[in-house]
Formats: sequence, structure tokens, C-alpha cells
Amino acid sequence: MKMTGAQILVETLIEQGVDTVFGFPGGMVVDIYDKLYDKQDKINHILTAHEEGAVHSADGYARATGKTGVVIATSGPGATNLVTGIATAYLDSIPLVAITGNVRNSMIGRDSFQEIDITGITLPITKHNFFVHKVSKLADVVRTAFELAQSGRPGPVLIDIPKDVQEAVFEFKKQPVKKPDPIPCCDDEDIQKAVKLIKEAKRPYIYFGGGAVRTSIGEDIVKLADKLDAVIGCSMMGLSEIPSDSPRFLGMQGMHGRYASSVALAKADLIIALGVRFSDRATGKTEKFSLSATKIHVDCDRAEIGKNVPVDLGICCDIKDFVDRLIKAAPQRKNTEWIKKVEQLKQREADAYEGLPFLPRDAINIISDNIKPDTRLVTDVGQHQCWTAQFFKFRNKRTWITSGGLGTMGFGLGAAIGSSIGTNTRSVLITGDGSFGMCLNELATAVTYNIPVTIVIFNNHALGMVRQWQKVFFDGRYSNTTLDRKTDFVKLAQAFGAKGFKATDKKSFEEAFKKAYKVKGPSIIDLTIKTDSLVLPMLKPGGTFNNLILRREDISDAEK
Ligand SMILES: Cc1ncc(C[n+]2csc(CCOP(=O)(O)OP(=O)(O)O)c2C)c(N)n1
Repeated sequence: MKMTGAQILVETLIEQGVDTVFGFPGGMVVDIYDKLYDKQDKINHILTAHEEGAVHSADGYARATGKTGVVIATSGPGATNLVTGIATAYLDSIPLVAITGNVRNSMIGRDSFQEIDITGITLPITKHNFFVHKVSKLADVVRTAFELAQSGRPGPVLIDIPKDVQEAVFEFKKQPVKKPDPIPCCDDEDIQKAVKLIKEAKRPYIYFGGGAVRTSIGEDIVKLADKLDAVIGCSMMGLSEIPSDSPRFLGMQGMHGRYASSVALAKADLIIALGVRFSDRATGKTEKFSLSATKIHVDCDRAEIGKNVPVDLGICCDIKDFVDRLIKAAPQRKNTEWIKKVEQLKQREADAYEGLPFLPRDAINIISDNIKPDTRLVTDVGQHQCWTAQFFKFRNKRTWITSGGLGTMGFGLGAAIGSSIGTNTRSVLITGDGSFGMCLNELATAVTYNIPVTIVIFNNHALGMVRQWQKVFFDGRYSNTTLDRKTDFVKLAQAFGAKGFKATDKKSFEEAFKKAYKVKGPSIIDLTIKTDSLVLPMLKPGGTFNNLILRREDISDAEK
């Protein structure tokens, strides 16, 4: 059947199973919006307040559902407003298709009104991007974009469609959706090599990341750890794949990870790394990272193996296949000394936290204890994010949504909206006063669509995480990190049409949270916390996990 490019685009999205898109219209996508208008029964379009909110929503939708998120923006500023969100998805390997309009082919390269070379701009932050010159190519480009976004290591793909291509007419025929090619299985030889290394190890540690979330192998990791008598830790991207109370699970490791997890990682003699990229945030100084450990790295992306940390055995394959086969092939091990040592580390960690008047942790416990297990926990970036990663008790998979790789302040509200829409469940957003200020305009979107999102602002009147660096490494010279704003978040919530609450201590927070969690649409709790609360542990500059700052008293030591 003959259709316009805009129609072909919408039909191909439907063919690919897309039921929700996030976006913001403009002159160079008006044809696409016109065709979306015809298909409102098939595609739900969420109009956000800003394109950045739209792309974070599409990303949150993808993280919470495992499906591909879709975002649409117009040319020029619409397209550039997507850049931070595309980069956020790229660094965390999130499947996303971003569709932008552009000026007519004949106007390209003439500094036309709202012309921008978005494929040029996004080249380093997309898995692939397309400029569609001809309508005859459009349907296949869209199909390939979805395939690429989901295949192997997922990531964002951008399609830029000039206005004349949207208007031009071509034949469209629906096609069956092509499944992404499966990731290759591993060789027996590699399993045998891994078994040999396991037999030599006395202190095994399994380190997993976002790849484990994508392949949903939490249960298999626990089985493998039982067989090897190993402990388990994860990067920020791995959280929620294994229930937080899983006995062998030490939590997130890294710069602001759990003490026992980070130190165990440093002391292990065998690290089995699954679906991770050894990010500097998770390893500290890479040249000094766990030098005594033999390292097995399994990932679906060959380019990751040996990129950040040299490994003894690097295997590019489906990590689920690797773990399944290793469980069968590996001998049952017993590492009594190691498990005892890790117990001591856990005790040291517990002692350091015990008795501290530590409101952020109390608040996170209250949230953990008062929500349904399928509630999505979303954060922005800063201290509040690290506290949540450290202390939140995850029970269900894909319930943790945060910007790990890029660390994007302003990500949270959009992502919370997208994840709620994708899963039809409530989201709790834990944010900071700085991060929330960046994209709070999306409160309008949350109110319009009556999104069940409970927003908790950890209000320390500061850009807390940067302030913490200034305290520890810059002699308390707090340059431009004090937020002396007079924003009344309760009134702000009301002005947007949401519910607002205020809390100043544990008791008032618990009351406010219970009420806010019951509100059908969006609600905000403005929770006052101390300006100088610190996220501990913390890594010293150039330090290793063997000399983490665990207690406040250790800080002067770091300043030397
Ligand atoms: C878009 C962006 N700009 C700057 C930063 C650098 N940065 C990281 S954490 C942080 C402070 C965050 O403050 P807030 O959101 O209030 O959270 P808190 O640390 O106080 O919990 C800043 C400025 C960033 N990560 N993202």
C-alpha cells in the first residue's frame, strides 16, 4: 500500500510492537505527529515538558520493562535536547530508538532554520545512527534500528528523517519482526579453563553488572556462588538483580559502595566478572585494582574484554550460557577461611554505621519497609543516589533505575514517569534538591497523566556530593555548592497540581511517606537532611579499596 514517509514510520513502529512513545512536537516532525493522531488507539504518545524529559522517560521505560524505549523530537533544539539522554542510555547500554525530524534534503548544509547535524553530534554516543535520504529506505532503517538497539550489547540508535522524506510517498508492506541474533555460546575449552582457575582459588568473588540484569541471571549467579562457596557483589548497574538479603550478596562495590563488598573485591584471589565493564567507579584506580586476583571476564561485547583491566581469561559469549555450564562443570568448593574473613568485614561495616544519627539511611529504610516489592526505585545523581544504592532493600528485578555511567542529574523524574508508564506500577523517586531543580518541569507531565510517582527530595540545601569532595579534598572550600534557594517544594507541588508534604525527622518522614505513597498521582516530600551528611565509605584519590575511608574520623587522614 502506498503511504507517506510519516505514515510508514508510524506503521513500522506499530509493526515493531511499539505501544508507547515519548516526545515533543515541532515543525519538522509535524507530519509524523499528524499520522500519530490517526493511530492513537495503537500508540500512546506521552507529551513531556521538555525533550530531555522525553528521552529520560523513554530510557526509564526501557530499563523497567526490558523493551526498547522510543522518543521523538523535532530538528534543531529539539534534537540537541536529546543529547544528554542519549548519552545516558549509551553509557548504561539501554535500548533506545530516538527519532528526529530535520529540514528538507535540499535545505541541508545551508544553516537553515532549526537545521542541526544531529547524526554528527550523536555519532560517538549512539550504537549507530541513520540519516534517511530517501523514503524508499525508511521502513528498513527503522527495522534495523530496533534490531541494533536490542542486539548484543544494547544501546541507543538515532534516526534523522528530513521533512521531504516524511512527505514523500512509497509502497509499505508489513514484515514479521526479526529477532536480534542470539549471542554466541561459550566453548567447552573456556569452561574447562575457568574450572581450572576455580580449583586453584580460595577467595572467589563474583562481580556482576548491567549485563546480568539484561540476561536476568540473578538466580544462576546465586547457584554458582553456592557451588564455588563464593561471595557476590555488583556494580551500580547490577542492583536489584539479586534480592538485597541474599546471604552471599555483599551489595554494590566501588567508590561509594558497601565496605565489605569493596574490600572483599580487593582481597579476592579469583574474580569472576559477568556482564560488567570494570568501570573506574567500580574498581577505583584500575592499575591498582585487585592485583592479587586472577580475573575471568565474561561479556557479550568483545571490545570490553581487557579494555579497562587486564584479565587472565576473557570470554565473549552469552553470560547465561557461561554460568549455566559452569554450574554443571565446576566442583563443589568450600572456602571456610574466606567466608569467615568476609563475615568480619561485614561486622566492621555494621559497627561503623551503628548508632550514627543518620537520617538518610533511616529514610531509605522507611521507604524500603513501606512499599510494594514491585515499586520502581528511581534516583537522580549525588549523595542521595549512593545512599539509596547502599541501603535500599531490593526484592524484585528491574526495580532499580538510575543513571550509572553518565551520572546525569535531572534523569530521575523523567525516568520515573517512563518506568511507571511501562510497568503500570508506582515509582518512588529519591532525588536531591540540586538534581530535582534540573528537570522539575516534568512534574507537569506527571500531573497531566496522573503518574503514580512519590518524589522524596533529600533536601540538604547543597550540591551534596560535590560539597563532600570539597570537604574531603579541598579543605572545606565550598565554592558554589550551597543552594541558598528559597523554593517551597510543598507550594511548588501544589502549583503543578500535585500533593506536597514536608518532613524534618524520622517520625514526620514516616507519616508523610505513608500518606504520599497512597496518593494516586504524583506527590512530593520535602525531607530536610543535614547539609554535612557524608556518603561513606569513600575512596581516597589514587587509593584502593584496601584503604577506604569508612568513618568520619578517617577523613583528616585523607586530607594529608
Ligand atoms: C547534569 C550534571 N551536572 C553536574 C553534575 C555533577 N554533580 C554530581 S553530583 C552533584 C550534586 C548533586 O546534588 P543534589 O542533586 O542536590 O544531590 P545530593 O548530592 O545533595 O544528594 C553534582 C553537581 C552531574 N552529575 N550532572
